[in-house]
Amino acid sequence: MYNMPLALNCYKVRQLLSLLKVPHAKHPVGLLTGDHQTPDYLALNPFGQVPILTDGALVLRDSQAILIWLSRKLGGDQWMPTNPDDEALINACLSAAAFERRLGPYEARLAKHSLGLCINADRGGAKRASAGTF
Ligand SMILES: N[C@@H](CCC(=O)N[C@@H](CS)C(=O)NCC(=O)O)C(=O)O
Repeated sequence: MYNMPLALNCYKVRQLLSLLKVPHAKHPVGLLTGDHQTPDYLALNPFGQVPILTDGALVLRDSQAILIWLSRKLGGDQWMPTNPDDEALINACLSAAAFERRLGPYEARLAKHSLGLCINADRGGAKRASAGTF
């Protein structure tokens, strides 16, 4: 797992890896030192973000995708139900964690501690747009 300890999206993945007792290696990614902007890292994730989880040739680069994949693969129906009603509730929780909760308490904490880990106002949309082709 490509990890930054203070990053919310990495925390979510670390929690589930731990709950499911999945052995894994952590590769530290220094967001404040630009590790995530190197050509090698951008080849893995064109968005230049953590977390990334790899499993053989599989490269997963979104915390929600990773949580669903881990749950489906290792957690069975208990963690990722196949019943559409229950699945929708899980997806709503994941979506809220990615948007409303992140924009609320999490961003407030980052702003308070002056950590620009998940917000980079200077970067603008061009780079994101160019990375959005996959
Ligand atoms: N949709 C992605 C978002 C990942 C994300 O925002 N990661 C932040 C850390 S929490 C990051 O890598 N920020 C560095 C940057 O965007 O430059 C996910 O859920 O994994």
